[in-house]
Amino acid sequence: MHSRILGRIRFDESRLARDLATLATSPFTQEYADFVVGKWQSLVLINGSGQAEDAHFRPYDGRLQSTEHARRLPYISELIASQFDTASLKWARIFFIHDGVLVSHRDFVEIEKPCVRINIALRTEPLCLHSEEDDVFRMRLGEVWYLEATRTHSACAFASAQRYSLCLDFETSPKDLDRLVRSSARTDTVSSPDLVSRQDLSKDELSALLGLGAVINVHNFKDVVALLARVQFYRRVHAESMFAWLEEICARSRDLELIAMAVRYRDFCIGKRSLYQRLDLRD
Ligand code: YCP
Ligand code: CO
Repeated sequence: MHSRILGRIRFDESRLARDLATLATSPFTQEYADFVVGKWQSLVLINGSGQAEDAHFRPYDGRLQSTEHARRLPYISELIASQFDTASLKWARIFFIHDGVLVSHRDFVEIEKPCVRINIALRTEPLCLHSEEDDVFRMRLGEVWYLEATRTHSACAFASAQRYSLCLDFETSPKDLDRLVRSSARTDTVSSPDLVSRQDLSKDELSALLGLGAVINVHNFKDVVALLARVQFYRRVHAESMFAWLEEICARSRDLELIAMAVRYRDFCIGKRSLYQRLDLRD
């Protein structure tokens, strides 16, 4: 796994609780809905324009601007300024996941140079999971994670579990990573990641999944995606396996439209896509 823990922030619980209460009533955007089944939403605190609706991640020249949401979240804004070197900070967003999956994908494929992404859980539960390629892990509260988002990854919150996390994107190179985090948020001994062990996917389970070729259609395509996208969180498979299964399921359906949809969806998530590109999966 290339993502790693850089440090740990010890939160002021009552100040954090006040900001979390504000988040509970904040107007999160539906940007990136094409990657989502269930609920995954974002809220922009810092971008290039200061406009909260300007929620599509991309590089920009010039100094960062805070949105109205940053001003309504004093503790989180203070953490950003005090725990990180913000000279190269370009985007700060809150991600919220609840009873949903952010389907396996790679980030920064739309832009020339990947950013350095840091993610910190502000509120989480044991059933909030994250994956990178072959691994599944939990980000514990306050852990400062470097996320290697150029590699295929996914996030999931089972059942009623909820996670709020702070996502920071810096326009710099990963070799400057340690300098981005102030010493107050660094720990001498970095704890090992809370990895989630899973059983292998059995032959019977795989053939049952592929048997969905007999029932898949344009109306339940997204339901099948939802099912396949969660498998990695309880069976030891790679984050990209779901796309091979989806293609095989669609091939078995012999429906040319579905076969094309499966290829398009894989390319969109883990291949190439352009800025602002959308790909609507029918509900
Ligand atoms: C981003 N990419 O990097 C998003 C997050 C999935 C797609 C969600 O801003
Ligand atoms: Co991502």
